[in-house]
Amino acid sequence: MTETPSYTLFIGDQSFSSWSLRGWLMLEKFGLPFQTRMVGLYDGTMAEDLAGLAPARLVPVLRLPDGVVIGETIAIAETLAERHPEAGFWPADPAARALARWMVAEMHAGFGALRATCPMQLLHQYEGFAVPDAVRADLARIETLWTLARERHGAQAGAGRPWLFGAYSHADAFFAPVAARIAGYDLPVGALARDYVATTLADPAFQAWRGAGLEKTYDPVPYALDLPTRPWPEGLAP
Ligand SMILES: N[C@@H](CCC(=O)N[C@@H](CS)C(=O)NCC(=O)O)C(=O)O
Repeated sequence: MTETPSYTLFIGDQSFSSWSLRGWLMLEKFGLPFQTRMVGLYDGTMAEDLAGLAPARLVPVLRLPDGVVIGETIAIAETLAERHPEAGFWPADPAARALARWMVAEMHAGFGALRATCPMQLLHQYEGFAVPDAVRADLARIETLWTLARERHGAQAGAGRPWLFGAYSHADAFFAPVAARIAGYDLPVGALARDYVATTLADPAFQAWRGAGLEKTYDPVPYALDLPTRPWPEGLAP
């Protein structure tokens, strides 16, 4: 029997590794054959676990069926789109595709205040998180981009296509950890963003990723804040 050639994705802990989530969603949402390998992001074995994947030093890392190794999610995204042009990783419409690429690039390079102040955690929702101005500014920019994508392109796709550009695309994989941060820290956003966060949280692939993360417990919990918590939300309160 011949085995289906499979991708191998090296990831960090599901509850905390936002970049790993992006890489995993790209493969999972588009139905590509792959296996995952855990890297000891918090267990002190990261360098050793990545030793055979030079020059990779962060997760995720993708190994192609032919053995080629790729780091950086944006490079992984483009490589997958090039290898599977029929899969629809990017929107088909050129204007939508250009905006999707822009948003993915801006996500990959930006939103430093949100990323530094609110590390992704999928355990619970913090109550009473004091939102710094710089994080509010990042959220405002994110809402501008999400609104543009939805109103210009996503909404045209019709019912049952709630993603940024209608059908699921790389843009949604890149913004999933942003939606998770908005949920995890109960960050203030408007109605369109709340709906989009709810769409992400309800996605079976996202839920499977989160469920896998919950199988591991932590003491101490990485990035824990001294704040009360509520259970992880299904969506965001209006
Ligand atoms: N720009 C990289 C970022 C990857 C990244 O920072 N990954 C984190 C985990 S979410 C990591 O490997 N951290 C380990 C470290 O900084 O030593 C990408 O797009 O993949």
